Amino acid sequence: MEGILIRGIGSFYTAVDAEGGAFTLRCPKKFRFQGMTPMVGDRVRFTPGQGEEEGWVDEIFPRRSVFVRPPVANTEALLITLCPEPAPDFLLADRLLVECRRQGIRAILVATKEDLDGGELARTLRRDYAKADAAVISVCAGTGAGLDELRDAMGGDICCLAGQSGVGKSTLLAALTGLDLEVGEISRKIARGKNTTRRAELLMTGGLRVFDTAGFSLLVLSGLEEPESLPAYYPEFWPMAEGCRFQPCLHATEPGCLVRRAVETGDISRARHDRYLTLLGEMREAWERRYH
Ligand SMILES: Nc1nc2c(ncn2[C@@H]2O[C@H](COP(=O)(O)OP(=O)(O)OP(=O)(O)O)[C@@H](O)[C@H]2O)c(=O)[nH]1
Ligand SMILES: [Mg+2]
Ligand SMILES: [Zn+2]
Repeated sequence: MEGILIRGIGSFYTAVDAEGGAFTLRCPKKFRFQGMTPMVGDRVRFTPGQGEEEGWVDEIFPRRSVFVRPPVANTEALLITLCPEPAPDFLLADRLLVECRRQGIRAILVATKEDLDGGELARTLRRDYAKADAAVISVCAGTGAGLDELRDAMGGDICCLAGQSGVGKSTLLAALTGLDLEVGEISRKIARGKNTTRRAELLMTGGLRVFDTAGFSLLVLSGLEEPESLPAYYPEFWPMAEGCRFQPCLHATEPGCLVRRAVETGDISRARHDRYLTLLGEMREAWERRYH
């Protein structure tokens, strides 16, 4: 049989098949020797158990995307949440966007707590990210504004919420799913006492599929890359980049750079380009230190 792992506690996993049937499974030791520890979100082939017995995971299908912390596989859409208070961390949003491009994950920018600023943050996001190939949706968990639009955008994709602490992720998740997640949180805390590595759960409700990863605010991003790879993760640079005098161009200090000219004329958001330079600087430093 085939299914998707929605939960993992200790050495036990719960798989759900296409009909919605749930199966408790264990994972053979050979997987661990191969460095393949099952993750929540994994698509698996499995043998169901007989009667009260657990079944077994037989095969983990190749992952389309992986986050290390929280440990979840196969995220298809990332909800990057920002809000007016605490002040929006746009650099974190840009980091997460880069990670989405890297792994082929769809990005949705979600402006929460619309009631606090009357939609001002969403307007800023629409202006700065208009050409960055990311949808912008403004929501308020309290009034329910924007939730239908967000549900439509999520579709049936496996979604993951990310954003700084206090931005309203848990509140939004509860509003979206209608689930009493506090109860879930208590049971997870108990489970965590026995096992600290897996604490994500894939919620499937009302046609939505979304990871509940309470307590995290920062994704741990994937590995080191050369700085030259960064511009490719900025879709708004693509139309101009071919015309830059130097090839490849990092759109930093090179003369004859059409991306920087587009910043001057306002075709590319200056704030986005400034943060791009920050990330480029970080990548350069990390790259130069890579053998130390
Ligand atoms: N005014 C207003 N406050 C909100 C809204 N959504 C959430 N909040 C408040 O924001 C605070 C933080 O919300 P949480 O949902 O706990 O935030 P979180 O992103 O899950 O935070 P961490 O779990 O620490 O990462 C709480 O006090 C919420 O009541 C909203 O739409 N409007
Ligand atoms: Mg939370
Ligand atoms: Zn350039």
